[in-house]
Amino acid sequence: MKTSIVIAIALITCIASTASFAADQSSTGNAVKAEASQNSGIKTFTILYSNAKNIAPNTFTVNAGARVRLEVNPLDTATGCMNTIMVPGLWDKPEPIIKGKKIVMEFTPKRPGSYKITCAMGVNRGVIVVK
Ligand SMILES: [Cu+2]
Repeated sequence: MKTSIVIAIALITCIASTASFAADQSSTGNAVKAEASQNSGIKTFTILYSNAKNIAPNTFTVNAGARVRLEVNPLDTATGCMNTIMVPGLWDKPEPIIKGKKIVMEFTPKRPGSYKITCAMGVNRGVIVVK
């Protein structure tokens, strides 16, 4: 009984975060497209995390079969339901977002498609488009 209440509260928090994320996106129109640096065949993206702006940039385009490296630099420690980051289907291990502790997610996408960048509970915070 108690567990289900805790889960319900966590879900509500998640939904609230999504709503504010969506509002941020539309009000500022700032779906920032990422520039990659190409090093030794690995397409590397440098990403900043802050509690105010979530991840920036948050929209990435990559090629199927090509190695990709995401480097997330947390300026803040994320709290609540958004305290982890993952890319379901490409990076399935939720990584904790801790101020000053760089997160590296390196993978080779195999199938074209749109992959959401999320927290461990699946709340959207960006997208990786695989062509
Ligand atoms: Cu969450």
